Amino acid sequence: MDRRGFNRRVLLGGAAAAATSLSLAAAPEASGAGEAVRTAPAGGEVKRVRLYAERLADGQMGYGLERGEATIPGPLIELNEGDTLHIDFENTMDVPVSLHVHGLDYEISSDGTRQNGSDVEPGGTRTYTWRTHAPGRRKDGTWRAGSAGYWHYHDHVVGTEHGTGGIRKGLYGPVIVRRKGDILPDRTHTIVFNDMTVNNRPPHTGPDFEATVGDRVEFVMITHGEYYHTFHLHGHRWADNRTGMLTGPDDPSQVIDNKIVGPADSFGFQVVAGEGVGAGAWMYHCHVQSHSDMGMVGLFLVRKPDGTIPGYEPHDPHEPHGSGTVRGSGPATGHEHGH
Ligand SMILES: [Cu+2]
Repeated sequence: MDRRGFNRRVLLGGAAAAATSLSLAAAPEASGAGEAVRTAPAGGEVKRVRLYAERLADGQMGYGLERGEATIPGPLIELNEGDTLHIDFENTMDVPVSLHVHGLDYEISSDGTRQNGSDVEPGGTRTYTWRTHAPGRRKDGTWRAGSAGYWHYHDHVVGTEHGTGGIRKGLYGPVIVRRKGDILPDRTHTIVFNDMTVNNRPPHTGPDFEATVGDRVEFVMITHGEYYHTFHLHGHRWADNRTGMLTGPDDPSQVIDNKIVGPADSFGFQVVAGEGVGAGAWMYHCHVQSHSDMGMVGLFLVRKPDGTIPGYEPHDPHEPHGSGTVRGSGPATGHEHGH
């Protein structure tokens, strides 16, 4: 089945078999007429979703929104500041597993660690609750940060009490919390540098991501494992701040195209595909030279409106990645916002 172009965005309650991402954000607000960008609404909703931990056919492990649909990385979970998410988490594997999130608000019973009994035995189910909040001033006058950001979740018990084995096998995924007014992308892709792999794939096999010139494409970049890396994207740049975007001419954020990342780091950004540079097979890769040589590389395939990519000849007739036929592959085509 060719899932390219398949709309993988799943609104809560709209179960789709091939779901690899989940938007829990409310419908975007129109921010103006014509070509205006769409922006995130205020949060405050209470959502519920079911999530499965599964062993994949190739021996790896993944999270999925449906039985038999686990992916590496796991599904994108997208919230707006103020939202609460209840996750009914089922362990279909033969070892204890858990769900531990970074950046969001959770009580100790939703920590996902063995130390407080918040892991899940084989065949068991547990509800984890994640909350988020908008920024604001504390009673003592200091400023409290909001939850908005590019975060991630992962197992914390498989293999060791740090989930080292679970993470290594693929039990991780992205979380985006948006602030009211944040610009929404056309689609989102997740890139995880995990040990010497990208998204637990074999070396030199991507994943590759597709877009058409002018598309607003969001990347979530997460790192796991044993090594430090540098994430580099050709032909495109972003701001080194919460959203990856400058807020105006006086925003002092540094604009970069390369960022050093270490285990459990996460960040994200949006680019306008091919802006100022045009279509092409734009590489992304770890810029530690031996790492890129060993295959930590993929392509951002930006097409012309007529669908062609100048100078690009796929090495593999099954490329670009995104056909959904490779076990353990991530949501290479991301998801579409809107309708
Ligand atoms: Cu590297």
